Amino acid sequence: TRTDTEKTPVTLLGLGAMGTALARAWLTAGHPLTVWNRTPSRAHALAAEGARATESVPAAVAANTLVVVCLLDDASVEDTLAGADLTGKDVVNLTTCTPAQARARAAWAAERGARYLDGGIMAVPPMIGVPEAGGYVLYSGARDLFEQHRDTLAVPAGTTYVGENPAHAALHDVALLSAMYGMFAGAAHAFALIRREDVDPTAFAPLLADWLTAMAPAVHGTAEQLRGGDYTKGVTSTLAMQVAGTPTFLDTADEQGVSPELLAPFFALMRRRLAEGGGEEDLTGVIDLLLRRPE
Ligand code: FVH
Repeated sequence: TRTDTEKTPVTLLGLGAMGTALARAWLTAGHPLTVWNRTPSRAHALAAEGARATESVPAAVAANTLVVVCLLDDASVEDTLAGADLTGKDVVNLTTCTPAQARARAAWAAERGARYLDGGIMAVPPMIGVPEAGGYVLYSGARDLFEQHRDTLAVPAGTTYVGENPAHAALHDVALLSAMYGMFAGAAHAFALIRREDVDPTAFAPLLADWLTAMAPAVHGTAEQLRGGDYTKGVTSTLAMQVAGTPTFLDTADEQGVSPELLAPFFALMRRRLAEGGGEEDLTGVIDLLLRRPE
């Protein structure tokens, strides 16, 4: 039997860039760690750092109750765990997947006698084990299971629990990353605009970063409007005004020889909402246009 001061032993399946970073964090914190990887050399490298390398998934799973999985995708999770006995195991799946895949994987684990938490990693490998880097992992699934393992899960990165629904970690993960890609798309367009002129990108970048940072809190207003249902509440820049300004953006792109293909779809949605009568709103009404009607 373990004493309270002993660290929870962890089994980790998957030693890619992220899995290796997770492994090092648990080893550094003194957790007994059993590892498996499809390509064994990666496990052998970690054995030199104190991990117990296993040659088979069933052996790795059998070693500990807490089994963390960090593989490429949901299909590789299926491949990897197919032959393992999960009875009585606590499976924490940190593999990026869709919400539907997470929901199905939770049911799949339950059918095999395992408890299941899904996780979405909001960090890149160099942020793992570095608390000041601000990385964290979103978790969803049974709260008591999360609470039971919270201290161990908090070793590699911060933990943010988003509810009992096992799909919600993946949902939050993909939603946040989708917003990130929208930001990157806007930044790509902005850099393209300055590219043909004598503007130093390294002088432009701080302006861009500060502007995006200043605009980011606008999402709180959007959230309040969505919750309250009044999309005109607190509006400072009406949709009508913003649509009137869109030719300036498209003409500038044209003048600079830049394709409008990143901006144009969003402007088209703004015009549609204006045509529907949303001129006194700001951009929140566009969200409703994105929601497909149930079939
Ligand atoms: N790295 C990152 O920046 C992101 C940050 C946010 C979260 N993601 C997700 O984390 C999962 C793992 O990502 P990773 O960075 O470790 O990925 P790779 O370095 O490519 O390693 C992939 C591991 O998966 C193993 N693997 C692939 N296919 C299979 C399979 N069919 N059966 C068993 N294992 C498989 C692979 O094994 P090997 O190639 O070494 O033999 C690696 O261990 C991922 O969901 C990201 O979206 C990372």
